[in-house]
Amino acid sequence: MRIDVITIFPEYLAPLHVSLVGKAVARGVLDVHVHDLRRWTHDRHATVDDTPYGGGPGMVMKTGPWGEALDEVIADGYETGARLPRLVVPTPSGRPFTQEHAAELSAQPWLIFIPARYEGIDRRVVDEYATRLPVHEISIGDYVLAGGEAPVLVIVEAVARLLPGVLGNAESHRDDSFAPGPMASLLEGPVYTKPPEWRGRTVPDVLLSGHHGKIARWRRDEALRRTAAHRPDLIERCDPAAFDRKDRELLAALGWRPGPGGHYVKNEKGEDGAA
Ligand code: 6GU
Repeated sequence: MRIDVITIFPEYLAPLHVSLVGKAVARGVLDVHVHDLRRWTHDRHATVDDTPYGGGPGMVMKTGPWGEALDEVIADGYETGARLPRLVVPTPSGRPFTQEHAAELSAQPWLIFIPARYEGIDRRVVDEYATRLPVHEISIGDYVLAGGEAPVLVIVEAVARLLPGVLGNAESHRDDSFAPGPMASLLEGPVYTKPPEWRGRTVPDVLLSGHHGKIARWRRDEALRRTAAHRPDLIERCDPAAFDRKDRELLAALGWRPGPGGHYVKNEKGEDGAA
């Protein structure tokens, strides 16, 4: 997969050469190109922003440098044999980034990221390229960052670990929180490793029992408890048919019951099922 990032802070993307993503680059699974947007300015001050039409606070990134940068990067990619790129625009007003989104992007041959600073990029840039390329406007959560560079790091890491040969063990994504499949939309429970006792704290006996059926059940219970506590919205969204009898018993003990539409809802009274 080829990845281009056009930014006024190329040094912010240095982590793309570290750890899992860095190894994917080193192994040639990922071909990363980081570009300084100011290369495509022509004035002495290398200006990339200007005051907003209609007034308001802050500055808006100008069309000119983005247009020249994108034209050149797209032409270069095509010359080197890459196929139709997707344009990824990190913005707090984008669609919320999900694991599904990461999987969709990981199937693409080429992604071009255009992280903005200031109040964002003149809208005409995205409108123009949207006539030629699929565009993904993506938000990484309900909070505001100073720029899109950190979101690029987040999105690239989520995508890169799904590429074939990047994680050592293909099984590693099977139990991911948010992985598609029967465990869909449950958070992962706690994990333990050696030593068996640390500061008087022991590992749950069941994990040392060697009883695979009991271990799987314990993990499922922990996943349900954690999801109910941290992400009740995920429990509400679960297809109730995905819950087995043990799941239903645990959910009932945690104060959940099937609602009018069949999906689980938390009991009004009592946090622990004592309605
Ligand atoms: Cl993608 N960009 C910025 N600036 N802030 C954000 C974001 C993106 N996602 C959440 N907050």
